[in-house]
Amino acid sequence: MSTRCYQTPIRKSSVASSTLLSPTMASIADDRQLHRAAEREAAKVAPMFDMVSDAGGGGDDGKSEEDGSYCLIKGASHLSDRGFTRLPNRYVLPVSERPGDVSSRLKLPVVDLARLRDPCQRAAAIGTLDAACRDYGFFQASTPHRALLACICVVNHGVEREVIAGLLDVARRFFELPLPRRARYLSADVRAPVRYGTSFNQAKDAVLFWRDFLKLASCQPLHAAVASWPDEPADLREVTARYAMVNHQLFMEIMEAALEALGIACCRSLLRELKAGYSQIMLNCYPACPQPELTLGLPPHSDYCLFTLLLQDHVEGLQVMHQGRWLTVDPVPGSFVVNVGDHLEIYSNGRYKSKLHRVQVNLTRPRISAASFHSVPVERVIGPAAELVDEGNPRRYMDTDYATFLSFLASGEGKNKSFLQSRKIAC
Ligand SMILES: O=C(O)CCC(=O)C(=O)O
Repeated sequence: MSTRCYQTPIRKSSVASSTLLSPTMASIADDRQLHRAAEREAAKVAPMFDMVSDAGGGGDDGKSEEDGSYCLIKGASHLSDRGFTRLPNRYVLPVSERPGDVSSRLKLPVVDLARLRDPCQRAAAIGTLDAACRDYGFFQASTPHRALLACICVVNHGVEREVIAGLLDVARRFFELPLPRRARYLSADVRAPVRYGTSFNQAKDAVLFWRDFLKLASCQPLHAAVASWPDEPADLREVTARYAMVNHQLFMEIMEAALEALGIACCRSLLRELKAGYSQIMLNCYPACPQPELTLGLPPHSDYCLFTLLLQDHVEGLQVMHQGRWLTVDPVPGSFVVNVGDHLEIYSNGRYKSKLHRVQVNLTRPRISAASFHSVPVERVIGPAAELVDEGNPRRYMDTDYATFLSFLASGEGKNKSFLQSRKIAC
């Protein structure tokens, strides 16, 4: 996996070309337009973020009134920075939805990409992937340093290591920017390709979740998407674009293996479509939380995609529902956690299961993660693969598309596996 193409100019349009590293006047003009649009958007949603008041109050006794209510919707980082020692009421979950005591841990099955790339070991590695997708819906793409190394030793593995560590670092620096600079990208619109926000779906959540996020659509061609990403920290676009490329290549490789495991003979056309498919990077920040036992960073949900590739720092927090119990995933720094999304459950006609997962927060350690969601192009309808439907195994899901999902999400649903449930055909 080479990053070399980022050193060569990328055509922006037939009249103006630019590199990601040195924008031309044309891209600067584009940026100004985008900034103006972002500012207009921020102005529209600012009242929602600034003025929402928490009827129950909930700040520290020693803090000002503003701290207790007025700034609640400014997000978790803002509250954490202000040193609250009690959780504002708007974040307090009903008892039945609180994290509870999750002491059991989960060591995810490991899919070793080096074995996947070795013709002598590929079949066995595909067997492991198949079993992991059926039983867990989650697996660990093993030792990505080693895995990526196997690919990039020809190129420059030092750069690739930098790419992975660099993404978590630039994400951390983005969330450390003063709020007004992050707020340029505020949007309550789930369809916005670039969106800074808080909670799960802050426009609809009755109880807020202890997470801030930056969503970046990273569809191909990447350079078109990158121009709309935040321009600070100054290296965010470059670092994230490099990461997005490597990540997408890794997804393609895992997807090809999954199609092989599913026995999809004619997968070439789907793989071609996926090359230009929909991708989105979600940078998540879960600040230290004054009362983590009362809230969650993210509620139980499944992902709307084929596969999610998750990069997390060394702080644990991800929990997976397995055999009716929540289990905490041991973070393996630098590795990818891969999980089956709703699209793959539908496409595999239920053979692979998208898994419920959630995020628990903690008292002392902020956590950063980057989830990359990959799927078919947005306009493409997805349904069960013909090869996986027969008399003995009838079609279990209706076709669906991205627009339907977004409408569902905008309406306020989307937690648990509610969207997937809505696509199920009663057998
Ligand atoms: O932060 C994590 O570990 C999980 C993130 C996630 O589930 C999401 O962004 O949908």
